[in-house]
Amino acid sequence: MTFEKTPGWLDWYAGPSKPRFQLPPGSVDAHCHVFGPGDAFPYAPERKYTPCDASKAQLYALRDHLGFARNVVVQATCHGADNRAMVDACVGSGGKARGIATVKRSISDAELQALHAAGVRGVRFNFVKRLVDFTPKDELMEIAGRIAKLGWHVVIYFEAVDLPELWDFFTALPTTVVVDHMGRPDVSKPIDGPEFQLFVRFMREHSNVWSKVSCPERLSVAGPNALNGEQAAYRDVVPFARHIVETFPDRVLWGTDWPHPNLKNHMPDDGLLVDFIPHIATTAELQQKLLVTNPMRLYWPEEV
Ligand code: 0GY
Repeated sequence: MTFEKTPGWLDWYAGPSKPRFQLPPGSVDAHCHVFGPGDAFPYAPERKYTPCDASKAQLYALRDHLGFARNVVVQATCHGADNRAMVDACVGSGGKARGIATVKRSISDAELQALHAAGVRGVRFNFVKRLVDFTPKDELMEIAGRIAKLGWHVVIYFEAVDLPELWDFFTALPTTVVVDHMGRPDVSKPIDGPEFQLFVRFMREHSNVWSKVSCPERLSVAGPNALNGEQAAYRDVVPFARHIVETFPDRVLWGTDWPHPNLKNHMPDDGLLVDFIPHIATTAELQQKLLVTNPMRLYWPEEV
């Protein structure tokens, strides 16, 4: 089947630069996606956007180019609860990728077991209204209870303004909870203002909550242009991400978010994104935790 991508959608960056920052050996890109290809893995009828294809071979070529050793492939909303493209990427990785699935209440125990065998280690609950229709919280809690028994965790994606309303549900989840992109802070607001401080409190008071300090390109108002050699691209995101890394060094993850769904104004150079890392994890010890120790503990505990 041929799919027309959503008008205005930018293609992912072909020919990314080689990062200047050398990733520690064994680094994990803990948030990335595959899209289709649509003729092999059709996009979901209920999707809110149609992406350009981004195959597992292209993802693994990027992994090697940037210097990562492993990936965590997160189910994107354009595939709904049809996990075949993500599973195919995990299975085709030779053990170098784990997956995060989207499942419905109707999934059987045998299907969950098959996902586990393929490398899936968590489910994603998405609360970003432009991306998904509402799923009742009792359905999500039932799924969380079932996947907890497999030792999986829950990945949550939401906007900062929605955290107060979602707080009770999130804090009742029975598993490790991983937040995508720091809960999408508004970086034009002060770091010590009530909105970001609520997120910090969420992590401080709940030791099962982790955060991906990813996606500066989505959060930044300043954009990719570094001011000089000293200041990072996406510099307005640095204080937020750095604060989370330094306050919770054992509960942070990092990912490229390749192939960067839904970007219409600016498509990041993935090499530049890697060069953002030493601005938010400023010591070799913090970098090791962010890129190797933490994701290995969560996704490959049998190898730790
Ligand atoms: C991300 C961010 C986005 C999209 C999705 O599953 C998705 O469609 O996650 C977004 O549009 O903010 O993490 O990839």
